[in-house]
Amino acid sequence: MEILDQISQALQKGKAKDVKEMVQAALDQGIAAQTILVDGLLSGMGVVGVKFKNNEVYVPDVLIAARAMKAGTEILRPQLAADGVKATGKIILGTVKGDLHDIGKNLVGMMMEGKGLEVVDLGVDVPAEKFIDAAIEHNANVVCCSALLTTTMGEMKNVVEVAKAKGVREKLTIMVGGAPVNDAFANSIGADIYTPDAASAAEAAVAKVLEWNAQA
Ligand code: B1M
Repeated sequence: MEILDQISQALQKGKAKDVKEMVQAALDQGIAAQTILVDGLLSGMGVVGVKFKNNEVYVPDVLIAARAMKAGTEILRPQLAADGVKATGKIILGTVKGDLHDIGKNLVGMMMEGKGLEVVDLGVDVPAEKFIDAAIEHNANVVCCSALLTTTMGEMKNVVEVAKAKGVREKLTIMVGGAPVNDAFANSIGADIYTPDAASAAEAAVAKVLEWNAQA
C-alpha cells in the first residue's frame, strides 16, 4: 500500500510531523494498526538500521528517525493490542544497563498496557539490582528486560543472578527480548521466557500474570 511506503520513507528522513499525519491517515483508511507498525514504521527503521551499519547514516540521523518512530507509535498506541485476552497485574520493564535503545521496550510496554497490565517502566540503562528491587517494591511477579546490543545482553544474566541472591527467584517470571536475544540465550542464562516481538511478549506476560494470579 502506497501510504505505508510513504510512512517508511518519511520515517527514514526523520520527518516526525509527516509520520504522525500519515499514520493517522492510514488508520482513517482502515489499515490495521499492526500493519502500519510492521510495514510502515518498522520497515522504515529497518532501512535506517542497515544504512547505520554501513556508515551511510550516522547517530544524529538515527536519532531523528527514532523520534519520528516514537511520534508514529504514539498515534497507534490506543489501537495496538486492544484485542485478545486481558489480565490485571504489574509488570516491571526496562532496557538493561549500558543500553539506551528504548523503542522496542516502549512498544512492549504499550502492548502490555493495551492488555490491561500495569507497566512500571524503569527506562533505559537499568542495573540488574534495580529490576529486582522494583519487583519486590511493587510486588510484581513478571520482570521484562530488553537489550539491543550484543555487549549489553549479558546484563540479563545479572538480573537472574540478583533475583537468586535476593531470594526471590521462585517468585518471578523473568522475560527477555530484543534483537540480539534468542531462545538459546534465554535458556543459557536461566531466564524463563524469550519472545521475539512486542505482541508475543504481551501475550506471554498476560498468560503468566493469569497463572500467578491463580496461585495467589
Ligand atoms: Co543503535 N544499534 N546503537 N541506536 N540502533 C542497533 C541496535 C544496531 C543493530 C545497528 C547496526 O549496527 N545495524 C547496533 C547493534 C550491534 C550489535 O550489538 N549487534 C547498534 C549500535 C552499534 C549502537 C551504538 C553502539 C552506536 C554508536 O554509538 N557507535 C549506540 C549504543 C548506545 C547505547 O545503547 N549505549 C547506538 C545508539 C543508537 C541511537 C541512540 C542512535 C538509537 C536509539 C534511539 C532510541 O532507542 N531511543 C539507535 C537505533 C534507533 C538503532 C536501530 C537503527 C534501530 C533500533 C530500533 O529501535 N528498532 C538498530 C538497528 C536495527 O535494529 N535495525 C540499532 C525498532 C524496534 C521496534 O525494534 O528494539 O529490536 P527492537 O524491538 C523489537 C524486538 O527486538 C522486540 O520487540 C520489538 C518489536 O516488536 N523486543 C522485545 C525488544 N525488547 C523486547 C523485550 C521483550 C520481548 C521483545 O521481552 C522482555
